[in-house]
Amino acid sequence: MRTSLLVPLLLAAACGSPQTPTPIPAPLAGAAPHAERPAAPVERPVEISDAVKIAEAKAFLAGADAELMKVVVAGLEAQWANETDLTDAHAAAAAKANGAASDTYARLIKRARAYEAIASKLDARSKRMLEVLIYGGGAQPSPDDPKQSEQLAQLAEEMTGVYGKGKVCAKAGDPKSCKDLGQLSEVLQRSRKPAEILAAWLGWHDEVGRAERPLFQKYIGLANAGAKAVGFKDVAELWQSGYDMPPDAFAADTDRLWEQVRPLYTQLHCYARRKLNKLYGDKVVPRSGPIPAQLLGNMWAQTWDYLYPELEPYKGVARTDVTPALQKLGPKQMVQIGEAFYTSLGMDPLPPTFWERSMFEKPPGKEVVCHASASDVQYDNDLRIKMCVQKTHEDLVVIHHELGHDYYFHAYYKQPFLFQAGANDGFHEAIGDTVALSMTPAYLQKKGLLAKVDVSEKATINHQMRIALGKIAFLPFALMVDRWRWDAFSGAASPDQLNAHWWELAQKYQGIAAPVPRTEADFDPGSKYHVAANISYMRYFLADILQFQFQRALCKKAGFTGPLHACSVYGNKEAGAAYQQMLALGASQPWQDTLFALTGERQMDASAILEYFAPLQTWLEHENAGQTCGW
Ligand code: X8Z
Ligand code: ZN
Repeated sequence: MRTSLLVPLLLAAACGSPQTPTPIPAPLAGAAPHAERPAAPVERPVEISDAVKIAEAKAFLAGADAELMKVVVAGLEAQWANETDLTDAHAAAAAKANGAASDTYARLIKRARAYEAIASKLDARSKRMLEVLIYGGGAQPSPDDPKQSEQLAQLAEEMTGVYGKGKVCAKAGDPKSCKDLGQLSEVLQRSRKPAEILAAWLGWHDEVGRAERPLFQKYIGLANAGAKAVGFKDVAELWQSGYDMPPDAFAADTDRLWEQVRPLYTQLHCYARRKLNKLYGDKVVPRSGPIPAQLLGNMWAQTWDYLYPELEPYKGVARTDVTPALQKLGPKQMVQIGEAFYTSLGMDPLPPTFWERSMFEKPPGKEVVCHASASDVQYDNDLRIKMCVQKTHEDLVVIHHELGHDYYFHAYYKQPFLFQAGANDGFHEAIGDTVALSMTPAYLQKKGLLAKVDVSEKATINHQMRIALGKIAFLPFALMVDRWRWDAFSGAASPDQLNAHWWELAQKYQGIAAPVPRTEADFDPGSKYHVAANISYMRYFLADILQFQFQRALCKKAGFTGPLHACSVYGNKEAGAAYQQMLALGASQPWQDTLFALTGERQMDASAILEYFAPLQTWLEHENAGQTCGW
């Protein structure tokens, strides 16, 4: 999952889509979003000079496609070596290779700009390649000044390294007293002692977040210089341009989606706050206002799954968490369960190289980036995942998520390099999550992971609660991370207010508050991997919405007529074929067209996620009746 042109490009490549999708910005004539696309212009004879330019543009695009693939693959190879063995030499090599890729992107985007004026005269495929190259949005282009470009590449690598190696030590100089992110996260997941939880939260945020601040602040200026060099106002505009619509329309679309789901989130927040208040008392969790961020069972309060035991609606109903059954399996067997789902849809088995080259566990004696990722390192069916798998239900879901990236890579690896990306980056993140939605209790029982399935209404509500603590709790977090970054890059948040702004947005969207007063010596966004690794985050917000649209469409193809939450497309070849068709398109056409082909819809739309959680929403509204919800 990670990276950027510099680093960002590659980062994106490894986690999901290399560079993103398709933008459609002002300069590309006739490239308005599908719905608004004007009628085809009246044919007129092509002038000689146009014909020469068109031929030149096509030759340029073919050359650019091949050149980019080469430098991006070199970057991914160096990055893979580094992230699976963090050493100074590997970091320097990755910075160099990613820097070269960023330089190449910058040079080629500048050249591509020269063909924008004739874009409408190009054949559809060439025009699309031009759009993807310029507005792909996933790449971090280098600034014009070579010194700055080198600095940018090094900074990006340093930020990932600081994050990957981050540890919190009780006694300085005593490695045995140190805890890494996984161990600190476990405290937040399992402990219900406020002091212990606070210490783990503060440890990570103070140690790693603060260390990232000076790096990130420098990064803002340099990354913006790169974005400007290729014709964007700043990185915010560059990122917002990757969605086949004007950047401000995209930003407005994310607001629209949030407004659709906000009432359901507010109900969940209301219920969680009341339960936590009962558990911890008024002094720790007040009955009104925001919830303290450290108490939600996750370092960033992004998903609340680990609070399930406290938030379980009905006691005495069979659990649907398969963690106990996973204890007798190894990580590889968990990955095989994931692969078996995809092959049940008619997809290919993973190639032998997947099993040879992937990393499923932290290798002893090495520092690695444990944050899960997937990549096609050589853009040639060289599928891999990198994870430090824990034997938990949550990690079984993450495995399906990562394999979704790999099956996307696999479906489109014969496309030109520029089209080897998700329809938009939200699609890439949604593929595996959609598959995981089919891990219904009935499916899990079929796989021997659950002993019995309870089909009562109570069991349905319990199961929905567990899924909602992942999917619904996540929505405002996924939205606020890039709201914050857009503001940080555009200057809407002043450099001396970056941390304050983070908490303003956390309160506004998530209804959570910092556990203790924070200052500008802190840098809490830097405690999150994707900020340190410069991977855009709006993709996950989009994916959280899109996966339910995909699932609704697949279930329809499978002929399923029950409630959406009960549908599993396991074993269904019709659904699998439709899914594969979508994957094979990659970024070769605007995502609106690709979405339409699968779902008959042209907009990202939260009606499917709301349909899925309708039983829980009704239940929550009843539970919360008479309460003052909100914060
Ligand atoms: O980073 C990831 C994946 C790899 S693309 C494990 N995710 C986000 C996160 O962990 O913050 C998946 C959901 C959100
Ligand atoms: Zn992902």
